[in-house]
Amino acid sequence: MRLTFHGLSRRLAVGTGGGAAVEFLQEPSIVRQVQRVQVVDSHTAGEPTRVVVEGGPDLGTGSLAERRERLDRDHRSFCSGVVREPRGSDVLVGALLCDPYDPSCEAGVIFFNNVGSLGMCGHGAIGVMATLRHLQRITMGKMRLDTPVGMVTAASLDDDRFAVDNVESFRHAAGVTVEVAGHGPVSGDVAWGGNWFFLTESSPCPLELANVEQLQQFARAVRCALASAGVTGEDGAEIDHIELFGPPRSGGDARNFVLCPGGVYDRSPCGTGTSAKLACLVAEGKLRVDATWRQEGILGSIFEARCSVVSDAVRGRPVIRPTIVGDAYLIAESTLRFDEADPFCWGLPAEQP
Ligand code: PYC
Repeated sequence: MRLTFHGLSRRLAVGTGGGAAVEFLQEPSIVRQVQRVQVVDSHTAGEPTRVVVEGGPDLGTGSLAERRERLDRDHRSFCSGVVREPRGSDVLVGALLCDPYDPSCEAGVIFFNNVGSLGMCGHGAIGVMATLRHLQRITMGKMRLDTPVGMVTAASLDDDRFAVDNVESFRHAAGVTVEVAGHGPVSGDVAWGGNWFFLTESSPCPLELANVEQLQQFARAVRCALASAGVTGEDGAEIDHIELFGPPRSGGDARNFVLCPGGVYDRSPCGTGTSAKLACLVAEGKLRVDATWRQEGILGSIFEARCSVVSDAVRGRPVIRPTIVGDAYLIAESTLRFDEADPFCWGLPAEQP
């Protein structure tokens, strides 16, 4: 069964060229253009997702990758209005539901954060599943979601638990060293897990909540060093997620700290970052296929992950299909109002680039 979002989107389109409801203020002669967007908020292992279920922009037809480009090009204000202050915060990840392009999928989704769209989002896909189940739009336990970087399969396991079979993931480069201002040489791997990651065991301090400012500064410096040194993902893709690893503290196999594009850190263990980690572990022969890896995030919350090997021989590197399992809880169902008279209608500037 395919879910339809396009018709809903058109009726309450928001952003450039969207339709708007008219409201009367006190007297019938004062008229305001106010656009409304229905959202459902959840958090997955502590990291929030805001799913736009009605009132998003019409991105037209074509692949999800093409529609992602249109979202970034033409609807930036919509995205920042949904996720940034004053309605949200820089930490929020938005999820725009749309019609799938891949006919085998039941729904499409494009994730975005405080500075633009994301290829995939593991915690977000879990949040989407929790939302769709709450809205009774999932009639079966499993569904296929079309994303800008490929198809993912998601399943509702029990009450609050969901599994996501992520896009194919791989290690792109091993043992890359860059000179990081104020910290010296830092080595790590470059890997794809639906977004591009630099994974390192270097850190200026233990991976603890009390140290997040220091961790953020260090991870930002690493990201700058990679860009200055011209270290990229495949085809020159920017490495926009930095993932630090340290010893576990809450019963996992390792703890991570993930800096996302936009300068904020992932409160969850990061689904795409965990996928990238699995790809590196498999490439090093350190993880058996189907063994469970328990990835701890900075809050101590855990994603359980495992993978199958899709191919041993693509450009000499293993390609895996990771599965990420985590818990999500619904926290709000709201109607966002976009009032043309509000000077901050489309959100405050992001804290960090
Ligand atoms: O869970 O993949 C993830 C993710 C990416 C950015 C924030 N969360």
